[in-house]
Amino acid sequence: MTSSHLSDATLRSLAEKVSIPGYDRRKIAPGIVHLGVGAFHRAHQAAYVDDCLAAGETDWGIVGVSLRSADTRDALAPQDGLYTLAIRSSGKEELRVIGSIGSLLVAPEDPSAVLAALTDPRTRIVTLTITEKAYLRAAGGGLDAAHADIAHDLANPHLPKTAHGFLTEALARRRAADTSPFTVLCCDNLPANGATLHRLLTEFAALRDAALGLRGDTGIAGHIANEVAFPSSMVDRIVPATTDTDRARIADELGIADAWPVMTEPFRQWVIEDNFPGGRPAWEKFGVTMVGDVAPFEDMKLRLLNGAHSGIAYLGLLSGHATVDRAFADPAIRQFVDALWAEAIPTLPEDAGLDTKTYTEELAERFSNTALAHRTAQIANDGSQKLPQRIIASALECLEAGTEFVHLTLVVAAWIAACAARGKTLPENHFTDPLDVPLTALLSQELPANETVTAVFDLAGFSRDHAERQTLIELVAVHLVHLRRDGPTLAFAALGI
Ligand code: CS2
Repeated sequence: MTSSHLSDATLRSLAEKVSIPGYDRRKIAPGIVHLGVGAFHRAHQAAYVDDCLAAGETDWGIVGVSLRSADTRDALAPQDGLYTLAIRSSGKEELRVIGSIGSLLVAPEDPSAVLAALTDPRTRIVTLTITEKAYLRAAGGGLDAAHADIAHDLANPHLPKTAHGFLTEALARRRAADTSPFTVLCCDNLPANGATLHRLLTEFAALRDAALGLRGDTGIAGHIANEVAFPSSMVDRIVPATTDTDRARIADELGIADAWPVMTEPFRQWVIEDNFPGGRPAWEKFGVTMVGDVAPFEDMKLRLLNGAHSGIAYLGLLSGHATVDRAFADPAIRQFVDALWAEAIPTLPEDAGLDTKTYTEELAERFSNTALAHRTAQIANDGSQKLPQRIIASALECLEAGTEFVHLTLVVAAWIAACAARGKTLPENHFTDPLDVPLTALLSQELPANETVTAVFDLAGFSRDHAERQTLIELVAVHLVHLRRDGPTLAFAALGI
């Protein structure tokens, strides 16, 4: 047991062992409010901002906000927001203490404090990593206006729960106070993430205006639609969940306790559309790519990295592999992923200068990182929210182009089979999904494969209204028949693997 813990007071004592913030944290002003201060944010954006602060850009400290649980604040507040980032590759670990998060708030405990941070004129950027499901999208892509949390936020505009409620109330207050709006930077794995959030927030604001009896200029929807910037961004860094073994190892290395260190890989990438009317850190000096259009990068990442990740996760789970590196070392899965990439690559724009060969070579190396122990069950969460942009978009584009494909659809079938395996060959809550209640009820009926896939597509809104929907369903069902009969072995054999 170590007697003291990481904090501003103990930081200097670590200087010889690990890299620590080389700047005076008391001189940092908050310029960014981040919603969703989980492990991904702390391994990615907070590390880039730490670099900016170290280079003297002292106006861009981060206020970290959790929209749900108090866990992160409880762990990090006693540590003055400090935590260790462990950058791990097979056989090597580099520790770095990150100092960019100056304070932490928990929205359900104190929504007013969150609104105060969002309306602070020093806040010029609001960033988000709240996960796909927290955007509350309906099957057609617009806002799920029937969601209970949306109803709550419309009825209680001053005490919101959702990101939509907080952002809209804060933007309304800023406008009333003549403070310029902040830029909203979405950092979640959604397609066209900035434009998607812009649409959702405008829809939410229109409902809110209507509920408050406001119209036109008195309402906030027009302001959000026309005067707030929503650049899109592509974020990338693999961040497995921290385990107690990691905590113990880091404490040993530091000689003091860190309640929540974050594990990650050496690779990191951030591509951002350069549209920040209120200013931004000079991110480009620290390896961030600032571009006019992020779409090609975003599609490449979602379809090649995340698409393969979902395939590895579901087929890995069905084949008994607990981590990505072990699943990827399985020759059948490895061959499957190569074939999946070969199907997805032609759906990417040819004229955007993407180097898919180098990209997939790097991905193969990243997926093989044995030091990460990235759990397949972690990636398996929320498949209904992830598969549309990772797999279904590519499959529909192949169908439209008349290109043959057989591997993309196996990922969807494997998701359905893995969901059905919970409580049987997999532990009951091995992974979760927002659709779990209706999905589990549906899968327990064990309907014929075609009916099952049709019902799942209806439930999840996959390829809704698309002309090729029926073809896609049939292609998924063929794989599901194989998976049901004899697991991945037969499904792979049918693909010649
Ligand atoms: C993963 C991602 O959990 C998942 O669904 O595919 O979190 C992935 O690790 C990141 O997007 C990598 O940047």
